[in-house]
Amino acid sequence: MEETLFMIKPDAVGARKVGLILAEIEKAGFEIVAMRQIRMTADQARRFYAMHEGKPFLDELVAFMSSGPAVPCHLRRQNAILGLRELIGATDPKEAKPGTIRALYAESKGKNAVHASDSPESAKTEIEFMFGAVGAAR
Ligand code: 3AN
Repeated sequence: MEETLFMIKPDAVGARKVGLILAEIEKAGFEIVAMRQIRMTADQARRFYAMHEGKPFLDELVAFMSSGPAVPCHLRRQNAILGLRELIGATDPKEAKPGTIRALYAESKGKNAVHASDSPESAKTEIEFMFGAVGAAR
């Protein structure tokens, strides 16, 4: 079994797509190990996206991710990391395969509805970031 961090971003929470998106996650066989609704400060969002330090879109990304509530989920499944990346689709919804979560629910490359860890290292760091300190039930 493998674990990963999934997050429904403020655009999709604001559009009331949390239930529909979680239905896709559960249909694809992921177990929800832990889940919460948060609102990140700009500082927290900048720390979450530390790997993008220096990228031209970072300020926009930080502003967006701290603009409203988000729903991080700790997920578990066989091949969870690559499997979830496939299920969410490409970063830019215009390039995302039909049926993927971003093709269905994302507006743009910036406001792209969901996040998923891209490696075992980022999964570990991101699960700890979202659930480590508080000690959610899992
Ligand atoms: P992914 O989320 O598919 O792993 P990354 O890691 O390249 O994509 O980018 C992280 C986040 O940064 C994306 N989810 C998106 O919200 C934002 N982002 C990436 N590229 C751009 C861009 N060119 N303009 C605005 N936001 C971007």
